[in-house]
Amino acid sequence: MRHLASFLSATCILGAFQFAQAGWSLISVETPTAKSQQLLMDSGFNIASDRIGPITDVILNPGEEFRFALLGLKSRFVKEMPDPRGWDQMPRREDPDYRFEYMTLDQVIAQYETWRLANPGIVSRQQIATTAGGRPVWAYRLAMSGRGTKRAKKAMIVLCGIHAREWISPNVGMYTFGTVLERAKTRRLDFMANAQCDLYMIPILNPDGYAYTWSNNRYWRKNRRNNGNGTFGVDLNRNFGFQWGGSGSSGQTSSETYRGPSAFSEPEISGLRNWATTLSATQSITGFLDLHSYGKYVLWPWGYTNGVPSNAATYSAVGLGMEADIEAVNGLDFLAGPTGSTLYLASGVSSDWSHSAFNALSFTIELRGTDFVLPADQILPGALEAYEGFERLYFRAAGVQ
Ligand code: 0X9
Ligand code: ZN
Repeated sequence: MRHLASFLSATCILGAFQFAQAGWSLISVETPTAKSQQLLMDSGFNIASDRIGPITDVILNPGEEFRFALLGLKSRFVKEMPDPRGWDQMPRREDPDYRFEYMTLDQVIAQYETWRLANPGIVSRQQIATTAGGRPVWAYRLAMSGRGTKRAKKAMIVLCGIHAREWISPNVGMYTFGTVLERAKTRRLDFMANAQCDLYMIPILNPDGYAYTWSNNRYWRKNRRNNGNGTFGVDLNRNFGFQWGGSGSSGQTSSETYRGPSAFSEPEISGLRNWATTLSATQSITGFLDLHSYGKYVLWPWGYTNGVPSNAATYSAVGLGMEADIEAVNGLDFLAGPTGSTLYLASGVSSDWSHSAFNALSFTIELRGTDFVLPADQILPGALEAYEGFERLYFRAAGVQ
């Protein structure tokens, strides 16, 4: 009976649907209440908005209208979306430039390998995890103490590509790595070269998800864990073991913010933890930056609550400095503040963990953009902006500023 009722109401809703689409479409959904927002989050549809609000944009795959209608949420059709499959089939240049083009997983790693092979002793790498799909996750070290094995006292970690579809993040990571490498080598910035703070770059933390966005679904966010019930993926930025399972994460496997079956359940995240913990025995991890898109935010802990850590004044000073430096590049307006009260509550996130585990000054930047699919001509201006935010944090982490 219940099934029949929901079928009938779904049919009515379907009848009221403004569109009969064959392809992929963007729809605007009315989600005025916390309950409707949770329902949408847990439904597993691709959420296109940078945050869930009274109106939330969703991308429907072909044939998903009926399943969407069953949710009983009011919606309106906005526009047709390009087919999100087969990006890896499109013709690409042999020798891509990360300032102007998005790059496949192999191309990203090839870029770092070029740097490593050309700069022995300065650039080195370690494998920090193997994914469920069998792919390696790498961390590239840029040694600030020059050639040789001597380690700087301090370390800063930059994390890219934790969310698969946020393609600008790995490109900004490459721009950052390339710029610091150049400056360190030429000693154009003496205090950077002498800063005694090594840079550890994770080019793509979620290679399974990233590869999937190129081949199968441009809008995929999570990793590709087989949840065993027909759903796939854990939101890696809800899987960290600090305040795991709290507000702003979901226990529903279909959810875009599914936190996984347990804290650190995912090889990408436990690998990162193990590697960083070992690192912290020899170098003090003083800075941490997680690069996401999109929304133009500079965020600091906490994510799991509206509260702030005890060194909130330092966070404000550094965060507002980062915001100002970023805004000075192109005049875009960024918003800086603690994650929970500025963006939304999110538990089990990277920067809450790195703050609590290492006492590192831990930030998340939500890069420029109005969609996860951002034209490639936005890469360079976005990278120039983000670099200034990175540099402010780096100098602070290095103790030079
Ligand atoms: O929800 C997230 O994970 C991030 N936003 S996104 O649209 N890129 O998915 C924001 C999380 C804030 N992150 C931390 N405080 N670490
Ligand atoms: Zn993200």
